[in-house]
Amino acid sequence: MNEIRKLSANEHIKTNSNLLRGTIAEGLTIGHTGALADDDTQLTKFHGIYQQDDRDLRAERGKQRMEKAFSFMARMRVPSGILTPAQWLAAEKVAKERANGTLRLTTRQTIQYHGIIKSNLRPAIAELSTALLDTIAACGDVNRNVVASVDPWLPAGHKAVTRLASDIATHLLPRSRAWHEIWLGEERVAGGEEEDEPIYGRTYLPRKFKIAVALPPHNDVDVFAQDLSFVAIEKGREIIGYNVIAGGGMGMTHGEPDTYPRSGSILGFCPPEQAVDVAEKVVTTQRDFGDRSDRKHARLKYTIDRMGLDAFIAEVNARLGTPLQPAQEMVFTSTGDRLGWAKGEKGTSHFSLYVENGRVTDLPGRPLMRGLHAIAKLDAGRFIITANQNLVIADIPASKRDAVAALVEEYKLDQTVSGLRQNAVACVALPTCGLSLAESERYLPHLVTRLEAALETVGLRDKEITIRMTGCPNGCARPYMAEIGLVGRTPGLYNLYIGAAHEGTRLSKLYKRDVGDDAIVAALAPLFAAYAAERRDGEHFGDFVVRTGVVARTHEGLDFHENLSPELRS
Ligand code: SRM
Ligand code: SF4
Repeated sequence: MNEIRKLSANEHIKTNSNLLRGTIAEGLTIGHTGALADDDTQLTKFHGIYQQDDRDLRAERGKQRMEKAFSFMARMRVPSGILTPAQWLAAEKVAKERANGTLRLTTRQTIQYHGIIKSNLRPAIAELSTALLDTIAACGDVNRNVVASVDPWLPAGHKAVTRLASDIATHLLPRSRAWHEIWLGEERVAGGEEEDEPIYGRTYLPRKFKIAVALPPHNDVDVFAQDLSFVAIEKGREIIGYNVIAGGGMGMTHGEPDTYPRSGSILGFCPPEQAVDVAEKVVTTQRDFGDRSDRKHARLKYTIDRMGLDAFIAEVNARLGTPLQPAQEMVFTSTGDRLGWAKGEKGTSHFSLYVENGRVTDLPGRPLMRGLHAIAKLDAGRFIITANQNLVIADIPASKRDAVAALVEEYKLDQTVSGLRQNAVACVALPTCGLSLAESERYLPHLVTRLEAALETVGLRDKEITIRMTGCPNGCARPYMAEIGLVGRTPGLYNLYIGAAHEGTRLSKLYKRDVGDDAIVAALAPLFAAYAAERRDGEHFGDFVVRTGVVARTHEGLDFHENLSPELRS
């Protein structure tokens, strides 16, 4: 088990928290500050809530010796990203009445609110709860929102993967009633049964934990970027089991080479009925072997590299009644969403719409929020958030298709975008994210416009190329899994990564360091031209830059070996 080293501060906070209660409830009643006690701000994460401050206002408020403009981000837990229209309406109401008026669809198929002031937190959560929505374990050192491929046009497969995602999510929920007590005022039963966390234990996991379930050939949930993934293996039209992948993760720290993005390793295969148990055993292995001293090395990817993959698999197998079987062949073709209308079963239809960086708001010329409100009011189908921050209105019955189509047209929801923009994802970054070093959500659309011009010149406007940007190296938009990745270094400057596989099976490599707007365009435009002229049939941009040696040459020449996982160092 863990060697004896000094535990990280968060371990003490968890230990002393009385199963995630701390003094949050008391802090919520204190009116003279918009903030909570420091330790409590670590515990609220387990309840899906982050204390933040508006970074656009920080300097000015500092000059005026005012408290920072504190507010809270709240993240829902939405397994597989599926909401009913009534839940969508409830979520939207909370955004308008309790937060900054927008909904932010995330890269883990859920919704974030920004700008909730302290006094609005409890009402916001209570209102979500009446719509059977919650924020439990959306953040913190526990299993986070479980994501699943969004393929409603393949109903049997989609049903199976979302059921597994939901079963895993339920099985790995913390058992503590702290969330219900703090946010909904649930009374504690005096002398009642003593609370326990049978899977996590009283100190939960060493770090966050993320699980995905995928339906090949669609890798929209980026299985190689997750702590643990289940990949459905079909024979005929039946799912006979799941390949199990573990140890993916994106986060790293600039200048600290022993932190790195890592692509998941294949552990084996399990039948459907074993999958929830496999999830539990991988989680408990990480619980017992993960690093509780240094949070920068606490994710499962480092545990696996430290133990060695074979030893890790042996440990998981020892905990399972029946060991994992050899993995089966799996093929992925894309990570992106297929936009527009698609036919479903029994006369139903699906409509997938592009949501720029997941921000649902009324834009000039595209009143997205009002349009979605009108569709939800029709009570047609289900709203499914994708891991690319888009939205699918799924299972629209034939009787309501024309009405939905009319609203899609009226509110201009069927936006045609270039292949690059369709595959663009940006993390939130400024002004709310306390860790961002550079812009992301507010900047990527402008950069894409410039890159579209370069692509158009060489006839590649519709070519699907994945591009992802983050305001810091934590990797919330999974940039190291994109054919073009941009990672913030400092305001206006990014590290440019290229060469990941279009279908999300290979990490990218660092191509240029510290490039700004003009330099990014100058670096990519000639590559687009070469790609247009020299690509092979069906070859993706990421594969092209690797085959033609663009990445490898630069790599050797400039010795960019920092932040490389051991597999890429060799
Ligand atoms: Fe993330 C921290 C936003 C998906 C890796 N992430 C944060 C915080 C909470 C900042 C903080 O700790 O103070 C960001 C809040 C910003 C804001 O103002 O809203 C934040 N992460 C997001 C979201 C909203 C990005 C988005 O634009 O969609 C995504 C919410 C997902 C969800 O609904 O649960 C989001 N974050 C991810 C992903 C992608 C994924 O999970 O598929 C990753 C990379 C995968 C991974 O975990 O390795 C990711 N976020 C991180 C990390 C780095 C973790 C690490 O191992 O080093 C941090 C920082 C940390 O944990 O210390 C972080
Ligand atoms: Fe914030 Fe960095 Fe995540 Fe972007 S990648 S949301 S800047 S933590």
